[in-house]
Amino acid sequence: MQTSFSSPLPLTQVHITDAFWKREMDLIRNTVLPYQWAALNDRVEGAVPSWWMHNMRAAARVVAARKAGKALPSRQQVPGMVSEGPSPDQADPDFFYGWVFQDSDGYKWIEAASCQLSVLPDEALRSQVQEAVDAIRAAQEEDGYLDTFYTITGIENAFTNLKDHHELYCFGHLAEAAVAWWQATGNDDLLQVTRRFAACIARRFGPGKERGCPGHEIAEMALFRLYEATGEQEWMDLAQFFLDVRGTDPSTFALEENVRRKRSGQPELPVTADRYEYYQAHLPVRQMKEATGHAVRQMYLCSGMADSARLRKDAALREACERLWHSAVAEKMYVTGGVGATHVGEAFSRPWDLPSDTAYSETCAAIGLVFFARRMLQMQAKGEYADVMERALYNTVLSGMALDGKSFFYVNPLEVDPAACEKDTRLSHVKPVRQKWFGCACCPPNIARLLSSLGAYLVTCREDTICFHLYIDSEIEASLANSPLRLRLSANLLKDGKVQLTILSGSGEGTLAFRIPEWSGAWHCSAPGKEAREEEGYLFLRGRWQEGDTVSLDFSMPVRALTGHPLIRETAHQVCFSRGPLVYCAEEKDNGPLLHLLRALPEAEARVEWQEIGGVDLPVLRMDALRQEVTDGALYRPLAAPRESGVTLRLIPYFAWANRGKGEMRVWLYR
Ligand code: FUB
Ligand code: ZN
Repeated sequence: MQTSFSSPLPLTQVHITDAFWKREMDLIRNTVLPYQWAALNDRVEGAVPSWWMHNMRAAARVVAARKAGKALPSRQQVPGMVSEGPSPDQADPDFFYGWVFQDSDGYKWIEAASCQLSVLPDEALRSQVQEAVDAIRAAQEEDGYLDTFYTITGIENAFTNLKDHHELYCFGHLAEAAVAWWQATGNDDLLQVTRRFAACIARRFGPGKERGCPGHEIAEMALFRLYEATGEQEWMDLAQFFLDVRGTDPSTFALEENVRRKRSGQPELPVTADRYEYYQAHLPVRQMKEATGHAVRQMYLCSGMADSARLRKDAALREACERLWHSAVAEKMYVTGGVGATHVGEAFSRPWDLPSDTAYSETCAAIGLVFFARRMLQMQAKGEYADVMERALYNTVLSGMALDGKSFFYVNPLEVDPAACEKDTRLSHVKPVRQKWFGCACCPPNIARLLSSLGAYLVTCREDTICFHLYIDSEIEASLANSPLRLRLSANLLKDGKVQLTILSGSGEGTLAFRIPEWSGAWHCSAPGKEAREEEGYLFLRGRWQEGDTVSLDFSMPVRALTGHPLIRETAHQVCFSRGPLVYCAEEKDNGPLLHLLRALPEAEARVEWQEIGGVDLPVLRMDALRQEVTDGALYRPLAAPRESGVTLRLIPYFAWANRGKGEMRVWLYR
């Protein structure tokens, strides 16, 4: 087992210049962040209110009153799990509105904004973040506790429902935001808030104290991040405590539920952990084998487990990560890199159950898969991890946001018929057009924070090795065995698979490792004078590197006709097309309605052309295909060869669907 692990570079050292990705990042900065700031302040007309600033201000009034020994403002009588509430101008200023985890939306936004600020100063954005941070500081209780839901609806209930009430989830997002804000600006105000909340949590939970763990994971990976950023051991210990308590008997979720049940005279539950599979709390983490339950939670747990395995060199935990990885990506992942097939609980289904039309495939779950993959890559440069990371990123993550950055998908289906979505309640979770905002708005700011931190996913480094995972045009400052190097990574994967690495300045002895993408056919590398070795999907080039050295890689990028594993019922006798990292789909706009009548001819030659979609030039595919004619007659009829006519099949990148109005869409086509 590899003993030294790699780390991503700070965002300040990866300058993304890629034609496609720079546009996405600029879009986040110029459109998405201002839009989301307006949403967090309930200023987007026609959008579901966020209540973020509202709740912070309401909580701040409670905290101020408590400190001053004054009467508390009126509170919501019954704390509801969800309350979209009235329109913001008719809201009671002292009530809590929205989901219990509403605080996290603003924390994600702060993280995204901070990542942007770390690469480009922007006074207006900085002062908005400062306004958000000040609002958070004012909402923090004197003992460090911070969660507007409980501050407003009854602080006496804090930490009594870790299973469903997300305080530790909100804490995790707060910690992620605080580290990003501090790293971007040197301002530690939010970090201080986080330390105080973390200390409040650690006073209550830990070895020899109360047992407990998050119902929705993220605190684990956030605490490891806090530890890595500050070197403060107590946060690593707290993260590890949460991981170790998880799935052990007696179940802390059952125990806390029994307290509530006892109070209301209900019979108590058995306290064994095995019933908490949905929360990934059914087994001790080192024994886990299958990705189960709520998909975002599972991915965030895996990310925390991988952090722990790396930082604490825990072999058993690493093996569990590998088993969960296999289960999630080799048996339960869509071709688009989406995970979590069923809308029932936004969850993983059984292996091979990957329906296209009822798919859930939440944007956040694909983001979680990207987090998990990067962490696995830090332990081992293995092509499969980066392939999946790229698949999720270029397809489901991107699909989560419109090309103009103004609307979002939460659910990312692989087949859509708008008429069915509107009339069939089994499809009520599937939206044929992106939404401006959501009552549960977890995905939009999550996309913003991932894309704003894209630089952390391209490269990881350890002492004498720099590994290139994603080929995204950029300038990179790294070091090889302590010698600084400035590197130019030239690539344009939307166009072709040509990649070039040039040493712009510096010199050093060591290894540069390049991923050999799973999608490439034949490939060729030119790296004069370097010793080459291929292992686990990476090409390792060792030698002395100096200014002017280049590595040229040419990955052929054929259009590939893909089929699903025979055990996936949904993809039987169907084909989908991909090229490079992109999975393609057919839209009604280009192919007419009734896409199920199209018959793809997998052997037909595919032409790559460029088409403007939503203001962006994108590579599209054209190929000959057949379309069955609709003939009148009986619902069922004697089998006969269908009447078919030749058509040109027009496919666009999956992520770009639903940018030209409402219509049918299909990834998998009959063949
Ligand atoms: O529960 C918090 C977030 O809201 C989850 O991550 C999403 O799946 C959505 O349920
Ligand atoms: Zn989400």
